[in-house]
Amino acid sequence: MKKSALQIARAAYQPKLPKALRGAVKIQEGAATESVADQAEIAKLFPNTYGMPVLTFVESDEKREYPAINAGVILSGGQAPGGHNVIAGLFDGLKSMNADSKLYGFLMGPGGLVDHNYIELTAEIIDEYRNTGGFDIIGSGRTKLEETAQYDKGLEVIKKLDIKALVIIGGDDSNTNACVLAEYYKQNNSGVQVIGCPKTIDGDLKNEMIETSFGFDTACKVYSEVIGNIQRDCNSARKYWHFIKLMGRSASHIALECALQVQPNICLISEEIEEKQMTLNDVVDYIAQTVAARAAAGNNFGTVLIPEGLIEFIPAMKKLISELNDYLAHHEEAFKAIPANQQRAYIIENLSAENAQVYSSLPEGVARQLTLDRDPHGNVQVSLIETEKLLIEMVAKRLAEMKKEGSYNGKFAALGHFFGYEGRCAAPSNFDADYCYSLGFNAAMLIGEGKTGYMSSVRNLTAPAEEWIAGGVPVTMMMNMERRHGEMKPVIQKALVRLDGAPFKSFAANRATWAIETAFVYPGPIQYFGPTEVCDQTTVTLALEQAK
Ligand code: FBP
Repeated sequence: MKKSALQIARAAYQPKLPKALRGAVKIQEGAATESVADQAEIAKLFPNTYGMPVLTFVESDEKREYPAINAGVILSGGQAPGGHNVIAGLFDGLKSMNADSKLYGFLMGPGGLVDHNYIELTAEIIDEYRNTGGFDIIGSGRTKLEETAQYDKGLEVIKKLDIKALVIIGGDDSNTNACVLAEYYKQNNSGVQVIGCPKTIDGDLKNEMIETSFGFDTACKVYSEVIGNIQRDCNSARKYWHFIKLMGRSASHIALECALQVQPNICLISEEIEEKQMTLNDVVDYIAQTVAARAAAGNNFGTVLIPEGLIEFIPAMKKLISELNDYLAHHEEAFKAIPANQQRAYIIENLSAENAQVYSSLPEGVARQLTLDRDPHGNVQVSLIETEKLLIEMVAKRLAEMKKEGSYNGKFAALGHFFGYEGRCAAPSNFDADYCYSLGFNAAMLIGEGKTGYMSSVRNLTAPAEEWIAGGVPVTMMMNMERRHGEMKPVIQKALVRLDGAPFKSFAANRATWAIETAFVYPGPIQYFGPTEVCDQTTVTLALEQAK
């Protein structure tokens, strides 16, 4: 594989580990834990993995002997920068315990386990991928592991390869499934441990014990660089409004983090829109008023950041999507059999009157996008909904009305962008390179301790890496019951933007100024080599959340 000069230099980077993982380790157990909500139901569904203690690794003077362990690893869901380093850390951790340990990678996501597609990950393969972006070492997929037939099929290959532990690197849904799998294998005494790792650029898999999911840092830095470049262009040409949709699924963490980094004129936060019960027209009015205020000062340009999940948080749309989800989950076949040009009418006929009215008011394109296939976890694929275009169209209309009323007298030329895939496979920042390597190495230590149903956890992340705290958090601790595919299911609670949290508060305190003044910041590209204040900063979100 031909490599760039940067890739060659980057391959030699040695990720930093927490002090506790640099030599022999011993484990400290905390008190018994409870799930975040619905304790009785979750305890009943996970009799073997509920209530386990939080674990912390500390340095030890005693070097332990470990048997050789065969482990398997799976990458699940969307790509996130640093996945290769999790695997490298896991590999190095297993080898540090016993040089005869082996690591197998299941190919193209959880489906690889069920279909028995795997490779042995050798030192040569791992070395090719250290500190690189992407998931191409073994590929990823969105197959949902949720049926006992799949677990049993997986067990066949696990037994054949003499695998003692599986590491599943995924987001909230994949880690939920990892926990169900851990419970199943424990219940059946199959002797297979399952450990999860918190992955997702969306930043919505976090709690007290999981300070951030990996990939969020790098992805936000990449988007902020590009938004900064657009802002510089925008401030030079002074003729466009840029409407920029940012990935992140339901949560607005990515949009908020980018706003804190680049200081745009407007950033919509879905969670606030829901809290304030704003309608789509309210959102459009808010943008149009800002455009008009800037125009009055002669500034017919600006930037608007839009979280990709926005549409799901506008109360009327949320109700509509929820009914559509239930309806399509139960009538998928019938819906697909309807000719494309009659699907809109079919949906309108089958929805409740209130939702049918909202649905019929939507532009054709957005209405169609709302009925596209759900992902395997039952989520609307929000990345396919062109909210930026919808908003441009509606704001232009509103401004035309304002012009007639005499409250606006500017020029509105708008361009839409969507940033998501541009950042998911970027070469991990130093933070993600170190964090991911530590998560993988730590997962190996949890395996060495015989643990199952745990998520690899590395905390105290705003301190230098050597002071990071490594250990394990029981996955059941993060769970609650939620409605999925029309049924109540145990799932890891999604972390949405908290309006009482420091990152949102900091944004809210500044946004009025950023709206009117041109206070753009241009962060520039991620730096891998150079002074620590340039290369080793965490996200602003993490810094604000952890500030004592
Ligand atoms: P995960 O939750 O799997 O990490 O997904 C991240 C994500 O990038 C979302 O931000 C986005 O909505 C989705 O994946 C896009 O999915 P796909 O890769 O299937 O197009």
